[in-house]
Amino acid sequence: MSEFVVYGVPGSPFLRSVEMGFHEKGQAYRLHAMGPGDSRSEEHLRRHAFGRIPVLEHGDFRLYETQAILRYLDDLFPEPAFEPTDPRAAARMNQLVGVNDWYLFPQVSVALVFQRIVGPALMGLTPDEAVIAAAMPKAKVCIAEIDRLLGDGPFMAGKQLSIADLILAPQLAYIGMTPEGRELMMDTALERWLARMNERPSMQATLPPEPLRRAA
Ligand SMILES: N[C@@H](CCC(=O)N[C@@H](CS)C(=O)NCC(=O)O)C(=O)O
Repeated sequence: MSEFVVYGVPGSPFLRSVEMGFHEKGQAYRLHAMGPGDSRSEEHLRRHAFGRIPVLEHGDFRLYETQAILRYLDDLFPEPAFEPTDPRAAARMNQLVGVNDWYLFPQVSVALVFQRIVGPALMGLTPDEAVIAAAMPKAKVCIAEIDRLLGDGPFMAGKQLSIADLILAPQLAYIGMTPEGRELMMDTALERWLARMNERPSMQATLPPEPLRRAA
């Protein structure tokens, strides 16, 4: 089988989801590490029309969108399965991926994680408290709703690790590193789920670069 090449900027939560997928499947891949500005280069725009990361190359097949990459991996290597066969569990997984892609990442992470972690660590910026304050109402809804949907299950979609866990763990790990995120998750099932996810070898093998970890 052709080599898997993953393009991305180290520290990106979506890149981490894909890398975790490879670790969980026990499959080798090569990371083509890009710099923060490289996603808008002509070279990268030929890989990803929207100038985002991650991108997967597998032989002559190129794919972007994190959940599509994880589903491709799951179809190639069925064990351990990333997608539940039970219709309700599968629907819950799909719902949570949507919650991340539409609400948590664009409306919460982009404000909170950028202002508290990425901006200060990589660009020497001072957090803009007004941007953080404006994101807090949506942060409260997102955290409460993801916690409610998790329920008392060990994983987001029930008994087995799924694409929902792989996508949400890197996002919530960053959010949980901010004082606001820590407070919102305190004493919730979500906090306990995140602690379990953080212990997994796939999370340990894909920790963000040191400056980002230190910024929290
Ligand atoms: N829907 C995309 C979102 C990917 C995304 O927004 N990635 C961020 C990094 S976490 C990005 O590329 N930001 C623009 C940049 O880094 O220049 C996916 O699931 O892959």
